[in-house]
Amino acid sequence: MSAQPRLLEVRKNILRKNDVIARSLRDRFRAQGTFVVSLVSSPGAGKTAFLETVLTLLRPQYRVAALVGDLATENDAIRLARSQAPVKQITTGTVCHLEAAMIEQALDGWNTGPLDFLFIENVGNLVCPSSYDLGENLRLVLLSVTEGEDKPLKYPTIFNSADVAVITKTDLAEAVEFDEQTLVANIQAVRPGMRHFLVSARTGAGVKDYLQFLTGALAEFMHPLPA
Ligand SMILES: Nc1nc2c(ncn2[C@@H]2O[C@H](COP(=O)(O)OP(=O)(O)OP(=O)(O)O)[C@@H](O)[C@H]2O)c(=O)[nH]1
Ligand SMILES: [Mg+2]
Repeated sequence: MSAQPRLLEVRKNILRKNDVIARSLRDRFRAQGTFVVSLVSSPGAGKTAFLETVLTLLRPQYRVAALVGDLATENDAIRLARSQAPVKQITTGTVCHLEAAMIEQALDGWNTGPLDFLFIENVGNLVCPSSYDLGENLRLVLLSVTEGEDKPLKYPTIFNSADVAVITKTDLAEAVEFDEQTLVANIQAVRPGMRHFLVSARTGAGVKDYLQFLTGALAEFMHPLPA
């Protein structure tokens, strides 16, 4: 007999357990009025650089904090902490994604109640994080201009699990002959209607538009429009 059905069953159970914890996290964040944003991308697409910029710019007006996942090292937490926001590193060992239980554990004993925004940087990977709900309100998929316009077509699952696409490192666009029209068409092919932003953490280009969107999303979260 093939081991496949048993493996599928184990996987389904893991995901079911994850979803239960994610739901309780989402309820907790809803009750305390914290808007949670997660970031997924391939390794090196610019999550930490973008998030450091976002934390730094939001911090004067909003209560912000971040969790960051990597297999090893505290490097990204150290970089994000330069924003003066509270930051915690989650090291996953051999696991290629964050799970809701890891978020729950990292928040244990941390009073996140007063936070307006909690950001969660996932482990750099365009495959593993897609199936794991972390209780977030908004999931961003980042893609740098150097990765190739075909990535949404090759990794549709991660684009389908995300709400918004952030195209990073636009300061390098000319050097790599980045084709914005093709990338946007490919995003729309896998996820029709998906909103996207073009940003550069290096120059700050596009960050203002993104922050405007984000603070608007927080306002809507706090005071939902009547249906
Ligand atoms: N030119 C340019 N380089 C950037 C930009 N954003 C990030 N980088 C560089 O890209 C590399 C990776 O950036 P990170 O922010 O570490 O990327 P990451 O997605 O957090 O990487 P992992 O956490 O390892 O998956 C670094 O050398 C950054 O300096 C940008 O807007 N422009
Ligand atoms: Mg990083």
